[in-house]
Amino acid sequence: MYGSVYTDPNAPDVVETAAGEIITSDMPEHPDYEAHLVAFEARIDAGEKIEPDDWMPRRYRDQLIRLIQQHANSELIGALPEGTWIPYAPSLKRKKALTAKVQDEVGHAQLLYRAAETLGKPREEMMAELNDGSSKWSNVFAYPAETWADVAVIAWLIDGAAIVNQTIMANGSYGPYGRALKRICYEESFHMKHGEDMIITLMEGSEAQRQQVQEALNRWYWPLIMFFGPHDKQSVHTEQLKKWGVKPKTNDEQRQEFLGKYMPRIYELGLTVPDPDMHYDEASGEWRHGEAPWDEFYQVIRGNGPMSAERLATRRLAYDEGKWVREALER
Ligand code: BYC
Repeated sequence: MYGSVYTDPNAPDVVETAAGEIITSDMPEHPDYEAHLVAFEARIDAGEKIEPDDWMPRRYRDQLIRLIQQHANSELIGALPEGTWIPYAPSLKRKKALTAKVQDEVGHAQLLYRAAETLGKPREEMMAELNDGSSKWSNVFAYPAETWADVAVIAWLIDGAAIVNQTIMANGSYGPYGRALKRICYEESFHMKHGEDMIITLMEGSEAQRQQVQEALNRWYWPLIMFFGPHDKQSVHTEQLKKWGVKPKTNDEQRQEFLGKYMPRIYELGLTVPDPDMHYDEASGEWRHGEAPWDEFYQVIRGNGPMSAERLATRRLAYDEGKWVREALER
């Protein structure tokens, strides 16, 4: 039995022997583990994609489940701040575009939960962990969307930040995640353009509308800076994820790419950011930002953000109200 688990690269990770003993193909003490790991890492270094049936170390599988599950949760919870504005959209055109965007975000969650399922974690378990608050979702969705301008800033800059992150992660080593992200990026690009169009319209409007955009940007700026995760020195997972090709660029590299793309656009539109230290560093060709409120970030990701409880309550309500549909499908 041991032989089949450790010598067959397609063997499942966890196998129960006839004697009821649980063994995994990721037991570092097993003599074949090292050989499997070397072959696995050589495939990654050669730029090959890892597919669901391929042998992979247990930690690779666990990291991907953590990452993809959090990403899927973020798409589902992320639909809520904008979704609550659908009834108040200022025109039919905006209402149709926002409704389509919210539907897209929920669709992204479906694609991502599916990608996580290929690693062996059942969707019901992921839903239960989202509903009981034990799994994470992106910090940005724990803040309120106070005005219509917040909806515009979310679509322009949060989707813009997500495109930067996802275009990078789409080149990662796990095939199903990369393919899901490529498809998601097409839709996010459309959302970002829709957001930019809303921002330009508001900025060409009245003084009150311009002020509304500036106030919304002031609210979202620091959460956006923290969207890319802690600085590389504080990041827990980056080193391992980079080594295994899951995360081709670090948190700080991703943040820099975002600032390089969006800071010029923010200033061109006549907007500012609430960060006295923000400046362009000629020598490095990079935008330098001030220190973000990281204490707030850690509070938020532990579930203590201003809207964390309300978002979860809405999510649970939607889950409970959809119970009859799930039951009908099972019949
Ligand atoms: N928020 O070691 P680190 C969208 C956690 S939705 C919350 O650097 P990693 C949209 C991190 O999980 C798209 N938690 O982690 C939807 C870890 O905690 P655990 C959202 C965060 O994984 C609707 C700890 O901090 N995008 O665009 O190497 C409408 C240490 O961090 C955050 C994604 O989900 C955060 N921002 O790198 C509109 C991107 N950052 O797990 C728009 C996918 C860090 O040890 N995720 N943490 O308990 C990633 O790319 C990576 O997970 C991160 C973090 C870059 C975010």
